[in-house]
Amino acid sequence: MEANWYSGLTPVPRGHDLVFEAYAKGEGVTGQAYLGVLVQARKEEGESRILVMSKCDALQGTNDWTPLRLRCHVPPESTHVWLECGMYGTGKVWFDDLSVKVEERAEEYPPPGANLLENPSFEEGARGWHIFLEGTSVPPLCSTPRGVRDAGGVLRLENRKGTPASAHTGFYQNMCGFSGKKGTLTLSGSIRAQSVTGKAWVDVVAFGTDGSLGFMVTRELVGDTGWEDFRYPVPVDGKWASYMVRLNLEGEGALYVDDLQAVFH
Ligand SMILES: [Ca+2]
Repeated sequence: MEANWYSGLTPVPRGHDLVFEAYAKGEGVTGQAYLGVLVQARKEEGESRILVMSKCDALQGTNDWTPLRLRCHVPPESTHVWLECGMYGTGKVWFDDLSVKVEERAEEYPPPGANLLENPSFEEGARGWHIFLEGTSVPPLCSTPRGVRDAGGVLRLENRKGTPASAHTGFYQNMCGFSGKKGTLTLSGSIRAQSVTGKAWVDVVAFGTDGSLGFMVTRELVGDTGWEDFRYPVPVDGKWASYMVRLNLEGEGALYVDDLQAVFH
């Protein structure tokens, strides 16, 4: 179950950073509650394209009022910005004291050589990662056990028995601020498959400033595997507004992920 409240933002702060803040309170949230920003570019004929789809750290379970914050870059090509207060799963969420600020980044962004992913090694649970479901309404079992690979945490995502072969679940995280930038985004990490009947993989979805979508896929795992390292260069040629890293699982089984890095040079 998903519920969202959207509000359009005008004027559109093209070429600037947007900081969206609010307080949220949760009662028995089984999924996640979050703030989101959706940036679109609409052509005159009405066709709308997504440039950025960003979500903040999520609230889970039962919490008193908690500050949530999301920062994202609004590409120069943007025509519409939507602010979202959303949740999925069951439970109750309250939002209050919403605020939006437009800011400049003092430093160069994306910072060259830095890992652009939040909580890339799952040492803080699943903070910074957002779940998606396609072809099923049953969320995967998700945990971040410690001591599986080393002393630290890893992400474990499991599609239960009976999950249809076409069901596609996983986690994603967005990285924005790439309009006009040139270089290479190198994605690396370690993944492992356990009794996967379909396939398990990591990919990058690129949102083009012209509305195109690019998919760049790392190696797919099936069945049972050990930990496998991957390293994948994603070209950054100025025509992509934002990138989304996705951790994907199709069919039954479990996917383990650890030590992700997304570095721009
Ligand atoms: Ca780890």
